[in-house]
Amino acid sequence: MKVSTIMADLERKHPGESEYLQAVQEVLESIEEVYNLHPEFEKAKIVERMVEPDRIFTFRVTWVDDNGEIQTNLGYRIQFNSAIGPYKGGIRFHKAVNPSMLKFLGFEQTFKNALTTLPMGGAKGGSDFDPVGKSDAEIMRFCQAFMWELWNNIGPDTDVPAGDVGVGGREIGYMYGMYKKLARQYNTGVLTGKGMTWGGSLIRPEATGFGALYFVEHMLAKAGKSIKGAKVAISGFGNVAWGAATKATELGATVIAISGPDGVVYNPEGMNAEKLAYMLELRASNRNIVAPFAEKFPDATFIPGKKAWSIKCDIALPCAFQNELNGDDAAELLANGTWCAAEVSNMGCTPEAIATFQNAGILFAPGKAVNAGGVATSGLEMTQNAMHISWSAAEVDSKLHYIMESIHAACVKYGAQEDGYINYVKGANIAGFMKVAQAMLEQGIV
Ligand code: 2IT
Repeated sequence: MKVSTIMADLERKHPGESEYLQAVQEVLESIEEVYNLHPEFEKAKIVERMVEPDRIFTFRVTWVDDNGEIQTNLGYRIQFNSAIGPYKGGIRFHKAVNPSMLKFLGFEQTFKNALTTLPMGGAKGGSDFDPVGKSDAEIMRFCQAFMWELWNNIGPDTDVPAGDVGVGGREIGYMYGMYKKLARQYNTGVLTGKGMTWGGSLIRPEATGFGALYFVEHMLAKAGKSIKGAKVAISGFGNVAWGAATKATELGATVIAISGPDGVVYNPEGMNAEKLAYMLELRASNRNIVAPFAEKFPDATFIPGKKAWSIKCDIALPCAFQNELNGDDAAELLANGTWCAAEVSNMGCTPEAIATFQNAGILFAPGKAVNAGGVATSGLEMTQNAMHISWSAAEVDSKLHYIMESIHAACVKYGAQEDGYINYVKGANIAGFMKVAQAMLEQGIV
């Protein structure tokens, strides 16, 4: 396998799909060496098959807004890879959603899910519907219209969607309500991230952020460092940022920044229970701005138009969107003394940013390892649904701990270099790839 040949072919077939091509390139570069040691992979054309989704559903979603106007959006579900289990992955509602974005996410999801230790294939879905400023009734009508098209292609043992950017517990509730009406199926395992009264798992709302911090703890311990007393900059203020801020604070770090599309909140005194609770309120307001945080808490300052990476910190945690931390941001962080960066968002760093961190020799770990606790806990939700029981928060949290420890160990196994530096990008990509490739090989040419 030659990365340049495969990439040239993909660029020809999928021109302009920049996020998708970026995600594939990163994985192929990581695995090239190992892959070429396995002629059986080459013979079975594993890479050529793995980089294309199994299938893509594209559909029109028409709904009526509060003014009685008819609106039309595009909806998608990308079933990427089913080698190790039923399709699994979130649904993203964001105005910039397009096939490239969802293909990159579905591709990443395949390897991430393989890392979780649980039997889940990879998928992603979503719509270019923009939730910002929409009323609750509009959100409900959109979710219902979206499910009207999707219901026949998902199921507890075929494809299990969940939340992502713009889709949280409320949206999952509205989608499930419509699903059961259309499908006449009452198995709540068809979606994860559900409410606690109808099959949701304790700790699922916290899991992405908590899992990320468990991973960071292992990474730091391995490097002889501790998070206690560290200054942590977080981008975003949604569910993932909230979970990360909560756990970082609990572990003794000071969360000195959160941010939004409008700018960054400098928060030198860190978080407390009231501030963390307010993050949830901010998100629920659907306005997509972070500035009100600084109006409510006078010890914090809002700096318009700036990113979280402009604040001096020890640890940088992108928790918002892909490519939100670029090469210039990475250079600014390094100049300010940052010694650890971990992607909590999917592909939060550009390739230039990753190279900058790695060349400087600081700790860096990729999203598909760091944020895998979210989908892992979705897997645990599926297990509870299938067993018709629910576990205590402590039980789920201890399983999440174990999973994040396993993911960290897998990254070290495949990513440790001779000079002692651990290339977590390479480690995560190879570990995920080997599992999916082996499964594909054993299942023949399909
Ligand atoms: O990117 C992700 O891993 C998610 N949005 C969570 C997916 C899931 O199925 O819980």
